[in-house]
Amino acid sequence: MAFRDMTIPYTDQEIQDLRDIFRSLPTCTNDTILTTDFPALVIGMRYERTPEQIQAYQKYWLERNGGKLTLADFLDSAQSVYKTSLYAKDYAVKADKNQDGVISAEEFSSILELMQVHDPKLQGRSYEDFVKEADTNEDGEVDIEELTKWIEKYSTRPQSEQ
Ligand SMILES: [Ca+2]
Ligand SMILES: [Ca+2]
Repeated sequence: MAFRDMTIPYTDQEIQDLRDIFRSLPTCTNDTILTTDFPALVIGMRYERTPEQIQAYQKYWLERNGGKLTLADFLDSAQSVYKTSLYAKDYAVKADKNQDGVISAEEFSSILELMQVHDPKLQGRSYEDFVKEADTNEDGEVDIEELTKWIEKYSTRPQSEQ
C-alpha cells in the first residue's frame, strides 16, 4: 500500500474509511480505543512514519488521555496533519495540560519528547533554552501562540517529501 501525501486534506471518503478502520480495531468500545491499537491506525492513515515516530505518537496519546483515544480526537488529529499550522496549534493547545495558557517546564518536557521525533536536533534542549527562543514578546513565559510558532519551525513534512 502506497503512502499518502499528507499535505493534502483527507477526502470525505477517506475519513469514512478511517472511521471504519477505527471501529474495527480490537479494543474499540463506544468509539474509543486503547492506545495499544494506535499503530494500526497510523497504517490505516497511510502515513509514512518510522516505528520510533509511531511509538512517540502512541506515548503522546497514552500520557494525555490515560491510554485511550476517542474517534473524534483521532479524526481531528488526522485531519489536521496536512496543515502544519493546524497541527502545531493542536499540539500547543494540548501541551498546556493545566490550561493556564502558559507552557511550564513540566509541560515543555512532554512536548519536547514528541518534537524530538520530528527534529532530532532538539535533543538536549533545556526549558531555559526553549523560553529564550520561543518567548517572542519577552515576558519571560511561553504562551500557546508562541509555542505554536515554535512547533511550526521544527515540524517536518512527511519524510518522502524531504
Ligand atoms: Ca500550562
Ligand atoms: Ca511570551
